[in-house]
Amino acid sequence: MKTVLAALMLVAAVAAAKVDYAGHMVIRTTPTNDVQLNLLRRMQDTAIDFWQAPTFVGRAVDFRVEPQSYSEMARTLDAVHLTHDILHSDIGQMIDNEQQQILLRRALRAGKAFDFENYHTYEEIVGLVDQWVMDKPGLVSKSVIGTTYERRDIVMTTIRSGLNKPVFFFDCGIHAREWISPATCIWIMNELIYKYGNDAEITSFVDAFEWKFIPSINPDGFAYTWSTGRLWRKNRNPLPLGTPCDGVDINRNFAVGFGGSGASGSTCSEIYYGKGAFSELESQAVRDVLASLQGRVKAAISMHSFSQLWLAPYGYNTQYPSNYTEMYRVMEIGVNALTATYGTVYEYGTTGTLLYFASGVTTDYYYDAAQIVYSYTIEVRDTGVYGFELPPDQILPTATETWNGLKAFTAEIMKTL
Ligand code: 0X9
Ligand code: ZN
Repeated sequence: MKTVLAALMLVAAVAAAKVDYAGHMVIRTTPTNDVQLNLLRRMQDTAIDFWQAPTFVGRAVDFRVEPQSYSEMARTLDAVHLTHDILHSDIGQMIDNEQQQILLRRALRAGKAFDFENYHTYEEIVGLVDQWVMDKPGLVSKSVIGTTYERRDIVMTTIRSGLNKPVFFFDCGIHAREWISPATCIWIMNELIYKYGNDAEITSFVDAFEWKFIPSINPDGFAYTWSTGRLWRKNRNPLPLGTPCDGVDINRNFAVGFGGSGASGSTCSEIYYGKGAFSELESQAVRDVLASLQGRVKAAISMHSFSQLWLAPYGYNTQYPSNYTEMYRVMEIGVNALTATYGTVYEYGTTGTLLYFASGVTTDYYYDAAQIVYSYTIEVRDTGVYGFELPPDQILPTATETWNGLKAFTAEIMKTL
């Protein structure tokens, strides 16, 4: 009896334990022919975690490998004459370093004002929104646009100085592990809130647009990256009993090119599209907000990391949108202002021609279904040195340069109002 109890307790403890990334590697391989490329593409239907998904022959592909799978993976790649390099040899160590920096900064700043140069939990972010609303009730408001599987509120923040203005919309944190995305969004919100009335340019922005931000559209996934698995990407939909894996990639669940290239029907895939378009509570929340705004949204940004890319639709094919000349013009102004800040180099273009296919994504939906011409995905720092574990001391420079790009972009769009 005792042993049964002990065994049960052990099972419970293991189930609640953190995912251990010790010895996990990220390996890089560059396909040089279609056979190799197709092998890598097929691997996207498995649980393998791609950090740079396969695109074209000649473009590098990065993915994470557990130490116990490494030799078999090396043999699989060898079989199609794919050579590889080890880009990171111990992701667990990188995550430990990140945690240490976060805790150190927290200790140093304990009791002081909200530290924008550190990472925060979902509760802390929502607490910050509540604080803004209390401090600037005429300017800032909070709405709950949905509830997640784990019963968290999906919160949206609105910053506005008048009614019925065109809307500038942001979705942040759709991929749980991309911590720099919510961090960048809350920093930008804080700039808008506290520079309104003091800074002429910001004042003109807030007077011209109603700014709406969803600081984390994937709160369950985000909470899970804090509590259990730092590299979780999808939401936490438990999926029906008997399904081998959990979670849906919310950024594959929108009704635009749904289920097409660059998405997977396998539940274990990191790009699992879900059982139907808008099957997920989080994507439903975004859909319903856009519907309620009835065509008022002028610009929309989906904030991601990492790769340093400013991307226009489409993601589900290699077509250029009919407004692409204008979309490209304004995107280029944004990228130039971003790069002028600290020299950070960005690539820009359409997702399907520059990056890879991704179907059912927010920004294609914004463009196609909600008719938002100025609709873009921004993949902020870095290019893979730290990847998802971008150190806290890069939050401020990342947010600053991204905002400089967006400010130049906003000023340009204002001329078209
Ligand atoms: O694959 C994705 O969902 C995005 N990249 S990430 O590494 N952050 O996962 C890119 C989506 C880009 N496509 C468009 N929204 N157009
Ligand atoms: Zn992402």
